[in-house]
Amino acid sequence: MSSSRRNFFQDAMLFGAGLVGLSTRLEAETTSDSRARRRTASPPASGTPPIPMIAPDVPDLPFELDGAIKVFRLNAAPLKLKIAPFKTIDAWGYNGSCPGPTIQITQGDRIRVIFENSLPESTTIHWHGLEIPIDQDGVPFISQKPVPPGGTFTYEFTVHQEGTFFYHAHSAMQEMIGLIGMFIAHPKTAHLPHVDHDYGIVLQEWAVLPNNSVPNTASMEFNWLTFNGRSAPATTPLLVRLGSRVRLRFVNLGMDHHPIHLHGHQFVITGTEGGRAPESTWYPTNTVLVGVAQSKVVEFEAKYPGAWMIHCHLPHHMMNSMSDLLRDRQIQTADSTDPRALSQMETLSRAIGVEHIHHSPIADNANSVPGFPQDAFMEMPMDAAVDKPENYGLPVNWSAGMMGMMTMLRILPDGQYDQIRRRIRERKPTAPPPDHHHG
Ligand SMILES: [Cu+2]
Repeated sequence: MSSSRRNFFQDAMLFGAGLVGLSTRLEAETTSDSRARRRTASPPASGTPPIPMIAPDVPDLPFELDGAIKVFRLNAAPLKLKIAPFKTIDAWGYNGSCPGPTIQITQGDRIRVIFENSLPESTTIHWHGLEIPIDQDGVPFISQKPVPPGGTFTYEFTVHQEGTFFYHAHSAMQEMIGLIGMFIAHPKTAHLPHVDHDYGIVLQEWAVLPNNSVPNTASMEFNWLTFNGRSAPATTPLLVRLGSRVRLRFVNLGMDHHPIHLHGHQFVITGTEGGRAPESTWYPTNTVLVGVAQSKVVEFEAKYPGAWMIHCHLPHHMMNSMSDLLRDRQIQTADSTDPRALSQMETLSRAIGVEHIHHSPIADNANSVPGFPQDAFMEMPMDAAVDKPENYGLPVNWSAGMMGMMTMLRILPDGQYDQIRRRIRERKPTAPPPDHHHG
């Protein structure tokens, strides 16, 4: 890779890697990591507390204790969400995150959520799947008055269930602009068999026309599909140790169903939005349909080393839509008269043999011509524009042009696993780029 190409990308992008909550996440990963390490020596005894779930690119919501009550604070507000290199949308979220930060508690906890509304309109929070008193249900006009702009509301209830739940605004269009987050109620002692890694992914759909940033929340024609608020290759790979047991939790609060497929392994469905499923119901499969308003939990042994794709199998959803995205998928046209951009495109074209890239150059006034572009760079992959330690060692063009609901499950032998964890702790990006990597 030429250094000019690298510089171009470094100039052109830079991901909000979800630095908020990073320390929480790292701490959680370290815990999970030590469990995974211990497992190879001797498996944890039954009665062990569960490991925390990790949702890549989404922070955990911290809490304070008021006596025995866990007190959380949520603030709904508009935000900018960078869902892919060169594509930032105007979403709404909680505490600066979309999806909202994950609430993780233990079955039996009493919690208080102090909610503040910084939206320009009223809203409420519904606790999806939780068996709580009607006055905590968060349905405007039925269980409470809508919380006006600038208003606050305090929710407080005891959670007697365990499982993968979620919270969301109780208005369809507010949900579709991002007001949703995961709510994980862990059992007091871990389910058996023990898992070494526990990952969560929120599935979302967005209808954002080219050159626009505001999702059309009334649309059913989605052109951007995200895992935890990112489209591939901006999604963060899930790292697991070879030989470990893995739990993945998928939450869908959108308008389409998503058949999520894992490559190279069979899994069993161990839970739904209603909690843990009895082991007698487990059967081997490798695609799980995560319907609207559902969560699905799957578990498997990470038997085979490699970078295995996890993706929605609807072609439109794994790719993001194709023709709609002409302008969004290419290198910014504003930069196309930049000699660096042009040489970069040519380099890529040679490196990975992508046919459409050579349709550059474009006219100086291209951006002022209505309808431009119609034939440019459609297959431009963006993998090299994403630089994070979790991607270290992945081959060039690892996303294979999939730019929607796709991420990687990286099953790594101990040495490689520890090396990448070290890079994450030191926050080293992928550089040197994979194609120049001799390690
Ligand atoms: Cu899908």
